Amino acid sequence: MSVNISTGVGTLCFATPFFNASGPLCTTLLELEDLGRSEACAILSKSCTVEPREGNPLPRYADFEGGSINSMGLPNLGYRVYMEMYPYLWRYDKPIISSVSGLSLKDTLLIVREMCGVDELDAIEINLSCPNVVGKPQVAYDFDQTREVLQEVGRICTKPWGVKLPPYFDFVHFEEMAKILNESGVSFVTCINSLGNGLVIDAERECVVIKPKGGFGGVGGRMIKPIGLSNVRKFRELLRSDISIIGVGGIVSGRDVFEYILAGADAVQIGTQLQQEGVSVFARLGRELREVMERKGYSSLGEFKGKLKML
Ligand code: YRO
Repeated sequence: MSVNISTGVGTLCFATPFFNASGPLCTTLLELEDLGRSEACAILSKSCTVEPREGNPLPRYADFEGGSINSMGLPNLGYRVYMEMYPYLWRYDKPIISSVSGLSLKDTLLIVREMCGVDELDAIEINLSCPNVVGKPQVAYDFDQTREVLQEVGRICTKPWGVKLPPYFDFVHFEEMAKILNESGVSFVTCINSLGNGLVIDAERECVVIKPKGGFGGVGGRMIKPIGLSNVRKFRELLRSDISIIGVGGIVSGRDVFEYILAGADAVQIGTQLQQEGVSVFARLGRELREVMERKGYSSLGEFKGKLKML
């Protein structure tokens, strides 16, 4: 039986539903080329700022039984370098997406304006987990800031664009955010970023496991899958049907990908598992997802996308 796992996000066509999350193995040209040669359906570059950043002191990433914790501090080469890389990455014949994370609204708008001039770039993902104003929460946890950022980006962005969201835990927050998104020009929403400010402790050494921020950091990996699934599901219920949803959080197997698509995801991104396994993860997920679909008698993703059953 032939199984078709192609999909689309906005106007972009993807050969498979999985690609990298912004963060792991997508900062240097070498890493982005590895993603190009892999079975990832798109190439997404690490969130960029105006100026290059070294990021936080090491160790700034650690694995634990439930997943990973990080406080990378936005290490990246600066947006100008990524702009120059996209024409080289074009040879891999898959959509190229730029994650943008200006440290202020002004910076974000500057980067978006410049990126829109790069023909080889297909879409922009705005990382709303950035601290735009000191003393205020990250943009995505401040609905007034979010409304302003989306309005301003919408005014100037000439390419398909979307936002990367942190997890929400309260239905009123989902409703507020969905209203803002439905009134904006986003063509996709990516949820979720890591769970903010977790703490992993090594009991033997009686010590934190990462150096920055007293050991606090964003939590990813298997333990966050139920939160990722709930966020995809809730936004699928609340967002306009022409806004695509990219799911991310705790995907390890083809079965996890299947669950995200059932919840309503059009595509998924792989973070912690990509960091741990390397780019061969995408070929494995392809085999496993096809296996699940064959067993269930599905021949395309549309046959079960969003069709989660209630009890
Ligand atoms: O530390 C990071 O570079 C980082 N890690 C994540 O898990 N998610 C992110 O969005 C980022 C970049 C943004 C920020 C956390 C540094 C503000």
